[in-house]
Amino acid sequence: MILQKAQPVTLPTLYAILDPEQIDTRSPESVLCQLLQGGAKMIQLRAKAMSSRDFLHLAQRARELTIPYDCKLIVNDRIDIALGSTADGVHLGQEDLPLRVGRKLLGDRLIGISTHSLEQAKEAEANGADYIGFGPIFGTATKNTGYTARGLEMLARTRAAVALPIVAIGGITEANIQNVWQAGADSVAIISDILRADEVAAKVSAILARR
Ligand code: 3NM
Repeated sequence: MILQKAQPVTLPTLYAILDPEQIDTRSPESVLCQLLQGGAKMIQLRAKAMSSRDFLHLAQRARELTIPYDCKLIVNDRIDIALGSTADGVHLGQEDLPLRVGRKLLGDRLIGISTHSLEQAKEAEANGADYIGFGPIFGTATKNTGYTARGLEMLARTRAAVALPIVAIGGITEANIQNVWQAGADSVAIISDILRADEVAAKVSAILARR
């Protein structure tokens, strides 16, 4: 059975991703606090190299910290850690556990699916995803996605083909973000442009002010 929500989810315009591999000597917790202070209302934790135990502790702490800010918490890849930290949901890639299995385990919590083509976007929609990630929009050094830059035109075509909220990702910065929203993204996911900023909270507020 495909669980479709009666009301589609509404995503905040910025979807910040906290990846401990992309921060220098600062602690993930301190960066998380800066994201929250800057006004981030949706944060994904992405920790490919962390042990399960450390990832769980980070996610549990993130849950405590995000609640007073009314900020949604999403865990990348790991349904077990999303459950163990009572996160709002999980984000799954094309190689992760399939959406149907995620839905069985997570009930009506949020499930986002990474997509890189119109076909994948339609498939995620048909299978009951709550939102799709779509990318890489521009070139990015943060992740080798195996895909060339999809570009704003392909984003606009995907926008026209699916009703689900779209989170655009890949190479997005404060300088180009307005073009991405204009091309039809409901929300924009950013890793390096935010995490590399000297003042993370100020960067988040500057990005939000562009909308
Ligand atoms: N997924 P940055 S691109 C994690 O296209 C991720 O699915 C992508 O990092 C996709 O904001 C990407 O530093 C990296 O470019 C995004």
